Amino acid sequence: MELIDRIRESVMAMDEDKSEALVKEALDKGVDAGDILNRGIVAGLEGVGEKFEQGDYFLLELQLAGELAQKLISVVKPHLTVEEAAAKGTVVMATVKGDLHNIGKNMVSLQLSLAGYQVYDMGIDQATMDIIDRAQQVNADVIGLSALLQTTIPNQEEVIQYLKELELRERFKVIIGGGFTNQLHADLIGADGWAENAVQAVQVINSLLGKGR
Ligand code: B12
Repeated sequence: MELIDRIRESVMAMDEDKSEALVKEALDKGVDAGDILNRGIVAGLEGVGEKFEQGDYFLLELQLAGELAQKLISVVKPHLTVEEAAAKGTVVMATVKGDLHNIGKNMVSLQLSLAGYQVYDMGIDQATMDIIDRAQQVNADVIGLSALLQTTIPNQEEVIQYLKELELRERFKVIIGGGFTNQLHADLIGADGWAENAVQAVQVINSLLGKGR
């Protein structure tokens, strides 16, 4: 079995020692760090999500897999390529109110930093007005909103609604993402962009800000 598939399986099995050893082996062998991240670690997490859905795994497993993934991401992080560039723009990232999922958001923040953006990552469970306040304080170009739950996705729209009410909508580009979101939904709620993953998030923000690449 390919090394990356073994990483994915060891994450699904939540085997901390094995997955860490495999990630290090892959890095030593020159396997692309982005591939290890997306096709190994993240794919493993998705597998855990599927098992949860099927009733084979429970909340404890979600928690353990989440912690393991974050540990593995920190091992891969120094190997990701950094783009040498003057700050391309400022992005405030947050997981919306009521939502505690941060792995995907962290990946987007990381990828944006690597691409030369100044990123203010507010963390999880962020109230709408706190996000807007922070964006104003740091003079952000873009607000990035992550939501993973059907119940919290409406809070992405809430940020857009509040921006409109405060007559700030034109001031910021708003980009959304997270598991069950999609381009159609982004269009419906009036977001400026949506991305399926962290790499695409950089591309979408580049094009929203006219930064090319
Ligand atoms: C790990 C995990 C947890 C961990 C989170 C730990 C952490 N530190 O984040 C914990 C244990 C806390 C957790 C809790 C819960 N979870 Co949970 N969790 C997951 C799991 C397995 C993985 C999530 C993840 O990290 N995925 C990997 C990342 C990389 O993917 P991602 O977040 O989608 O991000 C990528 C893109 O979406 C995009 N992106 C993400 N954010 C953004 C933002 C922007 C601006 C852009 C452009 C792009 C972007 O880029 C990212 C990188 O590629 C998923 C299963 C799944 N398939 O996702 C369930 C899942 C999301 N959880 C689920 C549920 C139900 C829950 C709970 C309600 C369970 C419970 N009964 O309590 C609670 C809710 C807690 C809360 N209030 O938030 C469901 C949601 C179902 C639904 N329809 O709403 C899922 C889908 C599992 C399932 N299949 O049923 N969970």
